[in-house]
Parts: sequence; structure tokens; C-alpha cells
Amino acid sequence: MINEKVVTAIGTPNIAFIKYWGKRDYTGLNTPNNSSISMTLDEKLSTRTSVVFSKKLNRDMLYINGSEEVMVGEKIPEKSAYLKRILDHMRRLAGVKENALIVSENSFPSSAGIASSASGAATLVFVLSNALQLDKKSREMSVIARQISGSACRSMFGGIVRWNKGMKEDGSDSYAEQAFKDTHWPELIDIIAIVDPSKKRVSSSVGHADTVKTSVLYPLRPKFAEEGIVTVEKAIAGKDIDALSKAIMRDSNNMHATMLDTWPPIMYLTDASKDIIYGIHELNDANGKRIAGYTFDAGPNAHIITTEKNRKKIMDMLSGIRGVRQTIEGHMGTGPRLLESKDSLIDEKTLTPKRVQGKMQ
Ligand code: 2P0
Repeated sequence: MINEKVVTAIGTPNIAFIKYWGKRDYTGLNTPNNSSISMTLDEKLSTRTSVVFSKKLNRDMLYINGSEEVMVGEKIPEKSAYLKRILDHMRRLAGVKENALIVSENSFPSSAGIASSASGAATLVFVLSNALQLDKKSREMSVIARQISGSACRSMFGGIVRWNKGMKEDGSDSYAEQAFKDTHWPELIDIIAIVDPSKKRVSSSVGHADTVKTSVLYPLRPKFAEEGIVTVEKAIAGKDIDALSKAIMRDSNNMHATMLDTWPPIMYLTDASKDIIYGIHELNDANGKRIAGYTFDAGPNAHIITTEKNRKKIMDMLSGIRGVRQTIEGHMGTGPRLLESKDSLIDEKTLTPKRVQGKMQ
């Protein structure tokens, strides 16, 4: 029997230092062609999710940022279909039959253009696992989160997280694990420079597939990425920002090169992104050693990885670049955690979201 209590959790995004681009499987397993490694960010950007399972609910209901997502019927959108599949899977594991009300909110500034899928999926799996009393180890939860969105598996842990690609066809050995605690290198920061908040032209899911299918450069990438992980782990162990910066810049450039080599080409970087790339190289040259590195996901916004003592130099450089609209400073995060009932997004008496369409309370 499920206890009909509302459970609430908070989770955060991550920024990959060595990136995931290209899958072995396109049936929803999201098994990657290479391992990846990332830094989980702190709660400045976060997802808060509440869930309740109850006999009183006559269907599953999911609200994201104040609006209801379609969870039933044939017209169910692809994203909701995945969520529904994961919900059903976790309910089966727990032997629970009751319907669920799930309410999720992102704290991301709507103008930020920062993907929230990893944060959202990781928080969802974490909160469901707790509400269903599944007593899952984070590693097992990462395997589930991976199936909603690959990069989400890395947000199941805090600190520096490695997602091992695994070998098995069923994906059971493709899990994330913590490589370094969040306390290992607290001075390491991610200055996010927003240059374009609009929705990307090519979705990651389509991009992953098209690059693997058509890029002649792509076959070189998995080995390069695996070597990059060794270099990144060594640099982080030694708190070596010079070596870390080089490894992440080369990996980002390598991934974006395979994107450009995709047919038809995928181009996420804009002129402002390129100005930041040149700006970082000039700054590093002027310092006689690397003090920062850039990395770009499937979009034009820059993540500049540096240490706190170099913050001002980076900010001064960014202030000279037209097209930088906003900067957000991210620190190392601790991974998802439960919140108290006062932070719940669900009214326990009426089993309804505390608000629909509007601002987070
Ligand atoms: C990453 N990205 O490692 C890389 C870098 C974008 C570039 O993971 O299809 O949204 O849901 O598994 O996780 C974006 O891809 O793709 C991504 P799906 P996902 O962070």
C-alpha cells in the first residue's frame, strides 16, 4: 500500500566537460557511444518536483511550469510518452497501482536558454523513487534517468560525475557515478554567458542521430572522448585549471566539428559564441597559462570553467563582447535532495497543484 503523502525534491543541471554526442541505441535506452564527465551545478538553477500517489486520483497528471502535459491518449507528445513510460516502470518496480500527480517547476530564468531536461528528469526519478519507497541506489536511479534524457543520469549525483558508457545491449551497465565529491575543488566555477535565449533549431535527439549517421569525422570522436576523460580526471585530481581548460575546450570544439560535418550541417555556435572562444584564448595567452576554458552544449551559450580568483578577468572580457546578454555563476552542486513539506508544490488536501500558470510561490 502506498502512503498518500506528498514528496518534494530539488535537483540541478550539469555541464559536461567531456560530452555525450551520439547513441548506440535509438529505442529509448539512450546508451551512448562514449563515456562523458560533468560537473553538477548548484541550486541557482534548479528543478523542484512534488509527487503524490493516491487512490483519489482517477488518472496520471503532470504539470510542468504551471501547465498540464498530456499524459494519456494517442496524441501524447514524445517527451510525455517517455515520462509516462518511466512512471509506469517505477510503479511496476514498487508494485504500486495508484495514479500520480506530479508538479514540477524550473527556477531557470526563462530568458536563460539553458536546457532544463537533465535537471527535470533527474529530479523526477529521484522524487518518484522516494515516494515509491524504492530504496534505489543512486547508480540504479541513474540508469532510469538516462532513459528519459541521456545527460540526466549525471545529475543524479553531486560533484564531478562520470557516465560510463557500458557495453551491454540492455543498457544495464551504462550508469553514472561520482568521480569527485563536491567539496574536492570548491573554487571551480562555471560562468554561463547567455548570448541567445531562443529555442535551438535542431533538437539534441535529432542531432545525435544525424551526426552518427552522416559525419565522416564522427568515428574518430569516441576514442578522443575516452582519452579526454582520463585527462580531465587527472586535471581535476591535481586541481590543474591549465590542463582542465585545454581538455574541455578541445572536446567542445571536437563535438561541434562533428556537428558541422553532419549533413545537413548542424551549427549551434553564433558569432557571439565565437567571440567568446577568441576572448578566452587571448586571455589565456596574455596570462602565460590557461586560467579558463569554454565549453558549449547543443546551443550558443558559453560555459566558462575557471576558478574563483579569475572571475573578474573573465567578467571584464565578457563585458567587451557584444551579444552577451546575461551571465550566471554556477558552483559545484551536491545533487538531488528531498525538501520539507512546506516547499511542496501540491496541496495535500485537494490533491491539486498549488498554482497553475503563474509565478512560483
Ligand atoms: C552533454 N548534450 O553531454 C551533451 C553535450 C548536448 C551536448 O547531453 O536524446 O538532451 O535526451 O539523450 O541528453 C544533450 O542531449 O539527449 C546532451 P537525449 P540529451 O551534456
